[in-house]
Amino acid sequence: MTATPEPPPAWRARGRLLALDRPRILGILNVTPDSFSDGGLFFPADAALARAERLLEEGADIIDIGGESTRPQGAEPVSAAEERRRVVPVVRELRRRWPEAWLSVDTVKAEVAAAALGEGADIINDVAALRLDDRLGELCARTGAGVILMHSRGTVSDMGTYRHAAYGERPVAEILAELRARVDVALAAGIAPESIAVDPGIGFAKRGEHSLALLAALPRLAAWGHPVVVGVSRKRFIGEITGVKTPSERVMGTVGANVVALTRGARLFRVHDVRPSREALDVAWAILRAAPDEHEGAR
Ligand code: HH2
Repeated sequence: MTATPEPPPAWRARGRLLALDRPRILGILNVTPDSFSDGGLFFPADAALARAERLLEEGADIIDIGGESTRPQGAEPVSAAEERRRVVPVVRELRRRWPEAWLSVDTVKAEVAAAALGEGADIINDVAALRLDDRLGELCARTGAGVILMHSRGTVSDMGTYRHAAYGERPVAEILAELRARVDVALAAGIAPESIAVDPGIGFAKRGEHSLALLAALPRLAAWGHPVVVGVSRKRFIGEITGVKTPSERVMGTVGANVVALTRGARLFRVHDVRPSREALDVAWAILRAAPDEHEGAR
């Protein structure tokens, strides 16, 4: 097994530090009527709160709240006003119920991010890595928000499709160069380096082969010195390998991919089904730490 680079000890968001001395899980809380794998099950707000409680009980470290889907079939874009209507009351109520919880908001829009940060959200999870709203970088810099910069191409409606999945000879190098450019944009906007996490964007403008190659290449991404986030949960490449057609039944494949991503330097894992990945990652982590010489990145 190749040694992976040492990740940073912590991720800074709004003045607080999330220690990365163990795998961290982002539990997905979709407040959309059209999310691909749990299609509107956790909408509206009271159901969203019950779901958040379960995510925390099962061991989520961060709740990732999303009000706009990027589903693979091509998603319906929603207005900033509608996205705010879905997300903001949930952030407010979660913050009230769990003052210490880490709250992330999955949005590409500065207007939504500003409202969510105003209610106490800690992290902005931008699947467009500041490509789609040029006010978002400055907002995150000013508020000290943690930021996830995820690689994607295209718009919210088509980034989950294969429309932009054409690459040359070296897809991984191309994707990493595009993501690196977004990190530079974030730094130029004034976001602190220790607040930036990076995500290869599994399945976003990527066919299965691209997603696999990127997961294999995670040590290269980890070498940048930012925490690495992966979102493999229930995704198409898992269905292609296992033959499991129903996204909600892709739990085992999700767990397998997360464990390998951990060994290759990822420290944050965005999942729908928290308990299986929590248990698997904790066990994998304990083993990796028992053999520190072979797993530099696991210390
Ligand atoms: N994947 C989805 C949404 N947000 N954020 C990050 N950082 N990384 C990801 O891989 C990622 C993400 C997929 O979105 P969607 O199709 O809406 O489904 P769901 O939110 O149920 O995962």
